[in-house]
Amino acid sequence: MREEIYRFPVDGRPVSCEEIRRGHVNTTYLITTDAPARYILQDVNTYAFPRTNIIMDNVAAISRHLAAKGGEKPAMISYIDTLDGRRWYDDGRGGAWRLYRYVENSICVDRAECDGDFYECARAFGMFQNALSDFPAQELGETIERFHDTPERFRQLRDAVRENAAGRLDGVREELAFVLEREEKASRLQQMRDDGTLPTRVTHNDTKINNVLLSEDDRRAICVIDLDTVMPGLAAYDFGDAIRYGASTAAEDEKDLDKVSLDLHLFRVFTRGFLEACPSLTDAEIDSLPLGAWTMTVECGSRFLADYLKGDRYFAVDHPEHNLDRARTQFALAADMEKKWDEMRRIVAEERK
Ligand code: GN1
Ligand code: MG
Repeated sequence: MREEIYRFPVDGRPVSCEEIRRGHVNTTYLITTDAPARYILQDVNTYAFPRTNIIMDNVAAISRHLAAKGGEKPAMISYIDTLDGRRWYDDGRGGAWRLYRYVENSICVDRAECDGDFYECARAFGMFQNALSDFPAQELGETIERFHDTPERFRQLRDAVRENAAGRLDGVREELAFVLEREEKASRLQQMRDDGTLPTRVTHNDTKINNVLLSEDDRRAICVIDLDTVMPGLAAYDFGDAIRYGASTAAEDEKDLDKVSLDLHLFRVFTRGFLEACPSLTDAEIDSLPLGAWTMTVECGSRFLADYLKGDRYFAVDHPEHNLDRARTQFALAADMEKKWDEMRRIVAEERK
């Protein structure tokens, strides 16, 4: 048993603990008690998230806001405080632990098994953003500084190149050239945030389909999970990251790049769900959605590439080339989006009604 569970109030006595391998960053356990009750215990990766207090403060602030509004679902999961009333348990060894009740009869999918799954994912993130559209975003802290500041990600990539800590630079010249050529376009979204063309709002920032729980019975969205990156951001980040991951025809680490492309049908399905669920989007925000998809894809590729150069410090990997494989799929997907640019824009125009 993970002893950290005893720091939290649970129903019954913990009887089993099983690691769930899903996210790339935190470590997650499913705890079962003899009540019976089930819980999710998470060890926050403090290398990625040194600012645990900010995460939990943000989560508490938006939970209060959503609870005060009532009614509007699906929203988000809620955490359970420790026995001594804290939002997370500091184990004194640099570990930060938190707990939430397992959502029974829910499923979490890595890929949409039908259009409806992806539509529900869009609705969940669209509703989340919409329900928080009147929350003063500037009151939230940045859980990871400049998380989707793409020009900053390019600077980090250049630092990783300069340091070449893992000695892998010679093997990535082609990928590096691809991404660096795109720096100017990849910086536009951030410019539009800086100059106020796009409003800063509360965003989730990690909108992979596996960060939504679906009901096992009817596959409708129940809530969004993985709230560590909830902070001020752009609507285009959430739309874009969901497309990057969920509207790709291949897995994020597919080795055969011929299999990687943007599924325009899924792009439309997501656009429809997101626009329906988030009527508060401005015209400029809606216009920025295709750029968001492309930018999040290039940015994510640059992060995988930088981490590969650093020796896989940030993302969990299953084999030495894993981050490079991931970077390559992202660049292949971005290249395909460039070919499909006009169609992406047309679909957004058709779906905005
Ligand atoms: C990470 O933890 P997970 O797997 O939900 C990452 C995202 C990346 C994603 C790529 C905090 O998400 O930003 O887009 O991997 N989360 C963090 O799969 O860096
Ligand atoms: Mg996740």
